Amino acid sequence: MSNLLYDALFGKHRGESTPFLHLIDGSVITHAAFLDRASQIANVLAAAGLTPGDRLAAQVQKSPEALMLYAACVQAGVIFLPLNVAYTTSELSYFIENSRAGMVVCDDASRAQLSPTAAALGAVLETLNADGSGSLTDKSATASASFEPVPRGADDLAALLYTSGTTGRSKGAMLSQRNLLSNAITLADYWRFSESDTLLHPLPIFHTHGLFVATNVTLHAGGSMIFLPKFDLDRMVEFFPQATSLMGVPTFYTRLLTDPRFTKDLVAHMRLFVSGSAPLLADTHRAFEERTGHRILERYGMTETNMNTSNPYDGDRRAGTVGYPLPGVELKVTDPETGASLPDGQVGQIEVRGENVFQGYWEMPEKTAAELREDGFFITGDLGLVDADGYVHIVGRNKDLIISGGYNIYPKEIELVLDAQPGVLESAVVGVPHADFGETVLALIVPEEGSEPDVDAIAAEAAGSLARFKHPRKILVVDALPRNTMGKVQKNALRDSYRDVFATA
Ligand code: MCA
Ligand code: AMP
Repeated sequence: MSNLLYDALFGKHRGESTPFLHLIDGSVITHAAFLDRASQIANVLAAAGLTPGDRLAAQVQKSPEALMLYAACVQAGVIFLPLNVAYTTSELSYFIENSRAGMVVCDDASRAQLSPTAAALGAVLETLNADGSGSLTDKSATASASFEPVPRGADDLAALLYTSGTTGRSKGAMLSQRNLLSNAITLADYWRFSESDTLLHPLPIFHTHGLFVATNVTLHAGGSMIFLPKFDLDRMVEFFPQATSLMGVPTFYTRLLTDPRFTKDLVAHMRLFVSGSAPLLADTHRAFEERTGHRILERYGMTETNMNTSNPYDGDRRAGTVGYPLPGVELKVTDPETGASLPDGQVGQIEVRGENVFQGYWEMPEKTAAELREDGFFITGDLGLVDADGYVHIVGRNKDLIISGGYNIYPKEIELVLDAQPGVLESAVVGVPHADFGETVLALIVPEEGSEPDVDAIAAEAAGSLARFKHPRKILVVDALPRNTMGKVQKNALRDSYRDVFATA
């Protein structure tokens, strides 16, 4: 048996002297060099006792070595669990414990804080820093550059990506080799990626967008990536002339439009701009076309499903829509109460089925059963419709979720922290419009009778346990929260009342 994902994405490039990663210092890592170094890391994983199906949790800065670690896991049959670099130690401990990771990789600065968690699980702790140094690199430097890929089939898990839940507990989405590979093949073809493509890559590599969509598509097509450490306008302007394509979240596009250096001439060499992870405003779509002559191609996906829909490459890329279901993806709009399919034009919950749809939530059968139907349809929690021309429109969410700059934030997680603070009777967290991040976090707290909560102290407390991107950008004290007759807090009413709080932000 072969290793399906490794062979299709990585193995086929073995020995190729063509560029894979262009780095900001001007150096290039070829496919051959990348794979040799990944194999050295795979040898370190195996020597540490990791066996196929074990989990490796990595909270590491974006670097070529971090991507090699992903390749090494695929090659060794180890389930890769990438984690947002913004997560605090208390957030991380949950993921490491819940997945029972066999190895934890973090940077040297986090080592001391994560040691107890790793030790309690018997997990091996290695380090990998932003500059590529660390114990993992030291050990791999002397390891063999040959490693026989561990046999893995279509249904074997390749990755475990945690997505927060409406109850405040994160769920590990189990992604199989087939899930990842089928989507990479579909997207590379749909978006016409080839070995002549150079993808400008400023996305983080701990989420589906930067890790699977960007990297797997490029690998499948045999192209290369300009690997930026993060989104940075100066770097974007510097590297656009060498790139052919970009994948980004809407914040990338609104930020680019604020920069006078971002001109039609600068992107004359580009063939494709893709947007996703959050809604792209129709205004941004139009302003972008006016500035560059390019129509951004918007697509729609989820951690649990990879990509579901996309605007067409050749046809009309319609602003405010996410295009058609991708080949191999079935999409229907259903009544949230009954689950019955709704006719085109009617708003309901979006459900999808296909080889892209995940295998369920890690050790959470009830949550899996609640969202993944027995017939294979996954209930996305997004509300939308299919128009007369077959284009899918996302009009809202049936889940309490904020998307800030492409990062998902579940209000419940923040409310649990706020509710526990002295003088707080209850709280409600909502997403409100924000010019840069699309949406941002607003917290409303109701004081206990007779007390005056210390808002600064509460903000500091939240800052200690939650990643920076989840911090409320404003905390307001209110007398009461609006409730419906069932006693449920009316978040829509709050979003309406406070929609202009960051109007000038
Ligand atoms: C950084 N900060 C944020 C965010 N990012 N706060 C809220 N929301 C964010 N997204 C904090 C920083 O820590 C900093 O805090 C302050 O905000 C401003 O920093 P800034 O330098 O402007 O931030 P940045 O480093 O430029 O980051 C903004 C960003 C970044 C470039 C938009 O968040 C980003 O790369 N987002 C992409 C997320 C992504 O890849 N999503 C895909 C998920 P302070 O003020 O304290 O310094 S996968 C997915 O959703 C599905 C599958 C899909 O469809 O793709
Ligand atoms: P995540 O759980 O991080 O994978 O985020 C998935 C969610 O992002 C989806 O359920 C949607 O709510 C949202 N999303 C992704 N792409 C788009 C898009 N193009 N337009 C609107 N929402 C999107």
